[in-house]
Amino acid sequence: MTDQTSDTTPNQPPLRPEAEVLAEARRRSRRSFIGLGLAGLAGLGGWKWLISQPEDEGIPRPLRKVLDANGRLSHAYYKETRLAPEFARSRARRPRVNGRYGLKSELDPETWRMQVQAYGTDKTQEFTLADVQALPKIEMVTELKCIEGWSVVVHWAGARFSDFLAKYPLATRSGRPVDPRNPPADLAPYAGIVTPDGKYYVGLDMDTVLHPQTLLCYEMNGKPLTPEHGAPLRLVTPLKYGIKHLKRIGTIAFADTRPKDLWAEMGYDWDSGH
Ligand SMILES: Nc1nc2c(c(=O)[nH]1)N[C@H]1C(S)=C(S)[C@@H](COP(=O)(O)O)O[C@H]1N2
Ligand SMILES: [Mo]
Repeated sequence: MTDQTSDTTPNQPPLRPEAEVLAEARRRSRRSFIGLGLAGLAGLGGWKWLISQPEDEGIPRPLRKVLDANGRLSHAYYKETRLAPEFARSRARRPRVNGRYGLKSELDPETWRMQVQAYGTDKTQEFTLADVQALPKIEMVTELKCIEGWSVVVHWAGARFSDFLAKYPLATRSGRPVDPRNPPADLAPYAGIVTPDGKYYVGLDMDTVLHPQTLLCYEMNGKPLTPEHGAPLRLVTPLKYGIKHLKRIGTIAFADTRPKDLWAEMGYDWDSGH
């Protein structure tokens, strides 16, 4: 694409309230899990066997197991604890430059700073690229999927957002650091990320922020990011569509409600997971 227009021209079906769509998707997936479980049991010996089994919380134990597995699966899915698939490095390609919102002005990497607003305060802390690079370097080869319908396997490197928040405790009201396996109760529910000029912005829920594959990314395919791919620092979060992979991070702020999100304002699903 040549400029920022191609993402704005899809034929979108009429929008329904997001909560309604989500609730329906959940109902549907739960029903099909239960259906599969019953079909499997019928194959194993049928309903008679099933109802002769000891009960667990009021229903036959084998069925309870299916329901529990179903619950675990859908919980895992909705809590975003699943991992995006990873690929061999040999499959990595350079993605097209897609979207230049917020990238129009010159940027001097020497004077660039990432500004992070501590949750619940108006205090902002500044970080250099070296601060981010001092965190453990994570490399991963994942698929960048654009809502336009293309996807490219990319080799990314950067720091985990969660490692950043474990070292710099900015996402809790108490100022405690964040252990992503045991997130504190006073953790902010959302983070908003904005380019330095304020022209591109995304909102992320905290499960996405703390996901092990969500990176503050500074390298693409073994080289420092180029300006058009988001130098010096961009977001990579492979369970979400490309629209959430904000290039050229300027500020991060934590919030109680969904932060503004450019593509959600234009009619896309706020979560934009796939
Ligand atoms: N600042 C900024 N970040 C952005 C965009 C943009 O327009 N501006 N476009 C997004 C979209 S729609 C996609 S698909 C990816 C593409 O990343 P790439 O240009 O590195 O391939 O960047 C995302 N991040
Ligand atoms: Mo995109």
